[in-house]
Amino acid sequence: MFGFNRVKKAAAVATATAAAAATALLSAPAAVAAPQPIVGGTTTTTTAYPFVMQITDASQNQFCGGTLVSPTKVVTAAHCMVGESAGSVRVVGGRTYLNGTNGTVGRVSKIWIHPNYTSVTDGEDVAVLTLSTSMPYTPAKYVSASQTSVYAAGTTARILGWGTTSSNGSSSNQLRTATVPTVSDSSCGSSYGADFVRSDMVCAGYTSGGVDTCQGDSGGPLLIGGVLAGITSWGEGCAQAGYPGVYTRLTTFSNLVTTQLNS
Ligand code: 4AZ
Repeated sequence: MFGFNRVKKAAAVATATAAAAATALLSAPAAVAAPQPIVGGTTTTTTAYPFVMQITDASQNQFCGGTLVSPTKVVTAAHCMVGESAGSVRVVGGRTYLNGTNGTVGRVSKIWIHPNYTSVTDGEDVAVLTLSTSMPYTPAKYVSASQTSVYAAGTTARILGWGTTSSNGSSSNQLRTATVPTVSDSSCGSSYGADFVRSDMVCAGYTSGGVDTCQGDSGGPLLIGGVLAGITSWGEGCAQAGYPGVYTRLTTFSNLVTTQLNS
């Protein structure tokens, strides 16, 4: 089953994580490593990555990630915004923990979803949110349309998010990050067939799996050379061998994002 679901149950994070940890201690075979949030990787903070935003509902329950690209503009995935309205979402900056109350909660005055977006496997999985007030955090730079060489196979990319530690697992209370190699288009096409749309998507992950984005990481950044080059979009499960994560190929949409930045 292809994954591309937002996570709507962040409130239960601490309890679920504790229960999962207890279960793992009691029953996990010694040779099996405990799943790590994002899936692989390490904890980090919004101090280290100030442009990483939680996208939440009105009760501040996180369901997607986003990237601040100007004081009032946030790039996220179109699939995160389906069924949402400006009044139903918040953007939370400067909050490393899902159960934190610190940072800045931004209201949204406009949601732009790519006009051709229909489903993650058809591409165009990009949206831009306009905030009612400025975020006091340093925005990320994003790729220009001409920087297509950033996706050269094997290039190290950084993923970030509060998503689940394994397929259908629990979210991470603390922001996580990991690095994964960019995968060639031919290889990703072999994995996903016609669902991989070269013009609109780029894949990243190890051949053997083990490190990946997962449910709840959607909408968050794929950074290459420190620049926003992709948006977490979809994949077959999480961290599975032969099925890398699929990210929106932002060079294709860079000019459209710029237009939204100036609107
Ligand atoms: C999701 O459901 C999701 N392994 C995000 C990324 C991936 C799979 C699912 C990639 O948000």
